[in-house]
Parts: sequence; structure tokens; C-alpha cells
Amino acid sequence: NVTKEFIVGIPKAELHVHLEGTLEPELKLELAKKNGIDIGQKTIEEVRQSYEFDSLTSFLGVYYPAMEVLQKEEDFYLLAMDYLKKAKDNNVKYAELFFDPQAHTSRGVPFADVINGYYRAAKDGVALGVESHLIMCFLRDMSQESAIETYEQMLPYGDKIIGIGLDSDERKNPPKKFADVFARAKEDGFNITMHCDIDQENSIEHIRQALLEIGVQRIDHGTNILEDAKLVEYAKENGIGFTCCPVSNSFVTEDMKGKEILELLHKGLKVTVNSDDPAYFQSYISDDMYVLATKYNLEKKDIIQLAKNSFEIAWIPAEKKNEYI
Ligand code: ES4
Ligand code: ZN
Repeated sequence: NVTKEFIVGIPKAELHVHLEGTLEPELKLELAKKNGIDIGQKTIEEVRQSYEFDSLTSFLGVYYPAMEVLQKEEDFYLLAMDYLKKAKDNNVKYAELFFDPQAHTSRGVPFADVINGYYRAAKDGVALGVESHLIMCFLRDMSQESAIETYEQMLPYGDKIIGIGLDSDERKNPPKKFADVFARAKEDGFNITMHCDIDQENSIEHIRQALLEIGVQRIDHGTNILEDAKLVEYAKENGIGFTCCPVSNSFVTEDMKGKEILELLHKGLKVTVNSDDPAYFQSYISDDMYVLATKYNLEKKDIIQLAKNSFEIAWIPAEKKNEYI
């Protein structure tokens, strides 16, 4: 049987965590006070109670307004630093961190402050023993024009970004809506991943588009791929990575999709376990692995495989991977 100590102790990479989803109630209150913002909550308990939802849409409805407390470069730095300390406690050696610039620039925060704050934290994280890199996501419920504008704002900072992702509300926002901007990002040499959240409308069609039309290297979530055996075969042959998040799944669908995660893992696909929005789901990466391990009787070799996969599908140069695996 797998113990929590074994899970915490194993060196791992985290590839699916949204920096804005690491905003703990303590820091939210601290930043609200510092920036003179009335968020309508005064205690940790009140903030915790406001973190309530039962679907992707209701989650996002809590998630975006909470970001109002992030105003200055330093706020983004503090947020990312808080996560990196948690990562260290979870023996995360390497992390790729999603962030949503449009959620901030649309409120008047300069793009530079967002990226400079996050990047400064990533550099300082190395002293904690955590290497990390940034993945910039487009909000799929905004237009492709807005994504292109964001992409062009990013280009002067291109060396501070390891890849491009797509997140937020999936309804009526298929991957192909962003075909042009992702084609350009690929041409410019960026790594590409996309959310295909659990049990969304047209999930399997979104997965098909992401794999065959966009040409992603990874899918975030994506267990609905099991609905199409041919796509499963494609993903296996092409070493497509899956960044699954069991506790997040259990919040937005009441099912952690453990059966599906394990089926893909045992079929030999490059499945990983991650935390997604750990402050909101009150579960960091080792907690996600432990919940899955206890509920589905994972063996040590499964945990080892998940950890191995996490370094394999990480966007680390091959020669550097040897340091981790
Ligand atoms: C997200 Cl669970 C989920 N789905 C889509 N976008 C997101 N951003 C943060 N968490
Ligand atoms: Zn996510």
C-alpha cells in the first residue's frame, strides 16, 4: 500500500497548476488590505466560504472576481512565491505554471507587471530547489483578436515563456476558434497545450481538434479521449501528455475520473496527476495523488510511473531530463 509519506517523498514535476488558482484566503486578505480593496470578506473563514462551486462555470464565476486583489508587480511575485514554497513541501522539483494575462490586462493591470512579477518568483524559486517556467494561457471565452493582441504583448518577453495554453469556459469555445494564433505560436517555436476539461459539451470533438487540427503536445485534463479508440491510439503513438487533476474533477463533475485516469495510465499513455487550482480545491499535488491512490488502490509502481511521466512530458531539454529521472 502507498503511504502519504511515499507520495510526498517522490520527486515530481507539476505541469498543470494555475498561478491564479493558488490564491489562498490568507494572501487574498493581505493583498486586499495592502491595495485598499473592499472584497466583502473580512476573515479567512468568510473567504473560504466564498470559494464555493459545483461546476466549471460556477467555479470560474468565483475565480475571476477574486483576482481583483492582484494589482502590482509585487502581488504577482508574492502569489507565485507562495505556490513555490508549497511546491517545495511537496517535493516538486520542476513546475510549469499557467497564468491568464487577459484576466489582469482586462482590468487595467499592465502586462509587464504580471509577467515580471511571476518571472521574478520563478527565478527566486530556484534557491528553494524548484525550477519553474511560465505557460501563458489565452482565455477561450474571449475573442481570437484578443488572444492575438495578448500574444503580441508577450513577444518582447518571449524568452520568459515556455509555452502557450488555452483555458477558461469551454462552452462554444472550441480549439479551432484559436487556430490562427496557435499556428503562429507553433511557428515561433512555442510549446502548445490546451484544456479539454472533463465532460464538457463536445469534449471529444474538442480533443480531436486539439490533437489533429492544432497539433498540441499535451492536453490538460482530457480523459474523455476514451470515447474514441482511434484518438487514444493517436495519443499513445505520439507520446501526447495528459495533465489530469482528480480533485479538480471531483469539484466540477462530482467524479474524480479515477477509473479513466488509471485506464489511460495502464494503456501506456503519458498520464500525470496535478493540482489545477490548489487554493480553491484545497488540494496540492501530493494530496491529489494520495486521494487517487487510496480511492483506487494504486500500487507504488503506479505512483512511480506518474512521477516518471511528469518529467517525461515536461518541456525540459532532453539532456536536462536525465538530472530528474
Ligand atoms: C480552470 Cl478547472 C479549469 N478549467 C478551465 N480553466 C481554468 N482556469 C483555472 N482553472
Ligand atoms: Zn486547469
